[in-house]
Amino acid sequence: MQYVERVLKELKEKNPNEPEFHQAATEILNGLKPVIEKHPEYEKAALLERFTEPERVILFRVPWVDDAGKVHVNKGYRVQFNSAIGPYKGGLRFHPSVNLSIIKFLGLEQILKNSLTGLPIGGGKGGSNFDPKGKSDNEIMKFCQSFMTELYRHIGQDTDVPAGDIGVGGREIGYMFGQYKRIRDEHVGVLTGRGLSYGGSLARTEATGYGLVYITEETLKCRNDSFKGKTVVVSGSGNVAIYATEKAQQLGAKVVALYDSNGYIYDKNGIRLDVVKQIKEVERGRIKEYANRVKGAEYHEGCKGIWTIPCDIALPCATQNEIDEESAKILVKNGVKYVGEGANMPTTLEGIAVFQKAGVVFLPAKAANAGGVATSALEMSQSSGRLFWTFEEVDAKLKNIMVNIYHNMDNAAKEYGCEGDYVAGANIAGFLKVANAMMAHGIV
Ligand code: NDP
Ligand code: 2IT
Repeated sequence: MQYVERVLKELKEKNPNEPEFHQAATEILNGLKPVIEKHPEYEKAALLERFTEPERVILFRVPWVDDAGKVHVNKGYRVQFNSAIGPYKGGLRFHPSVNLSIIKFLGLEQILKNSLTGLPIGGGKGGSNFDPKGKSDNEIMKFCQSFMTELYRHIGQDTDVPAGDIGVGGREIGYMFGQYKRIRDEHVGVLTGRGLSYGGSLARTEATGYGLVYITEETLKCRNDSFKGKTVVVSGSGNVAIYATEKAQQLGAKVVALYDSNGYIYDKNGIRLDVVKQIKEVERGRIKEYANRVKGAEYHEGCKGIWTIPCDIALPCATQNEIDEESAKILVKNGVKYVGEGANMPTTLEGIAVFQKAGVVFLPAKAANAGGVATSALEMSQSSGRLFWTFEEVDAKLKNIMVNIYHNMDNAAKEYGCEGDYVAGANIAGFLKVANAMMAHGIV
């Protein structure tokens, strides 16, 4: 049996009941086949077996007391996946669906994404099955403090630097940082996405969404095309979705739809982002409210229908597996030309196959949403150097990183005989640096 097939089979046997982890590993290892063929020394060093086994998995109890005095217990996770090229780096997700399979898929993806940024950051991910919806600020604070009371002993500015992800934004990072500082008595860059008054970086809030649009813009530019006049569907209405919408609109696109986990809005006149920001960032409300406030806008219950809206460019920015085979087929039938993944693994393996077969230009998550973590690494640089760069400086660096990622994955795909296949190209370009470092470190 070929090396890749054997490793995947063993991975599934050794890690049963982890479908998201299996899915991410399958996408990655299949994309790496051309590299593995060129490097027989990798098999001798069991490189793929080591690459797919986290260096460390931390599971912990997170007890907290709600406003009514009731005691709750959540699960806490931190997967320190790979530190070959730098300290573990990756977000924390607070969502009721969180389990080990989801954190491991995110951690595995993060290794290659972080490598693609060109910056010295390893891969990690963590979170909790805590549901922030409907909780008071006080309950969020109590939870974050309890979470950090265990996590602090495992992280550090040169060891592991968590950040935000679904359900974790500026408010949560603030509470966690406050608790870390109190326990450790160190004001250091141990978390990124911090507020601007305590060590955060300008443009980190915008970075993932902006970065997604920058890499898509470069993709369009290389095909003598642009965002101008394009119809765009963005899914989600959180951090990534909002700033992807903002930048796409700035570049002349018309974004016509967004959703949250209850349903989607369609505004044929183009989404009014000031209204969305007010509902989502200020009021922490539901997207349904948009249709009450903007004339001509429609609200539809359920998420899947969003992919039936005709568009030139689809930017899934909510969560994993939001575009399945059926939705991909509808998008293709309606003429989609470009898909850029703002969320992590938003397209199923079958969905990706539909896009690639139809000639849709498909930008995989680990390349397309790398702007967030890249800017986190810029925040780490500023923290270490006690510096504070302007918005323009950070934004220019971010744009440059996204343009480089596009060309690196494009070149890797060409060099390894799969031109235009950016799934393979991104996996290859990200993997080579990590593999090189792991080989240099010996069997560790
Ligand atoms: P937020 O929590 O800010 O927003 C998440 C959005 O997605 C919300 O609108 C939420 O709706 C929706 N959503 C979440 N889960 C589901 C679900 N199961 N079904 C339908 N909708 C859902 O998170 P982010 O914007 O930060 O993250 C979005 C995606 O981008 C994730 O995949 C994340 O891993 C990825 N990402 C984030 C980065 C960052 O810097 N923040 C960097 C790179 C990737 P609701 O409010 O109803 O739950
Ligand atoms: O998936 C991701 O890249 C993130 N959630 C951001 C991680 C980070 O460390 O900024």
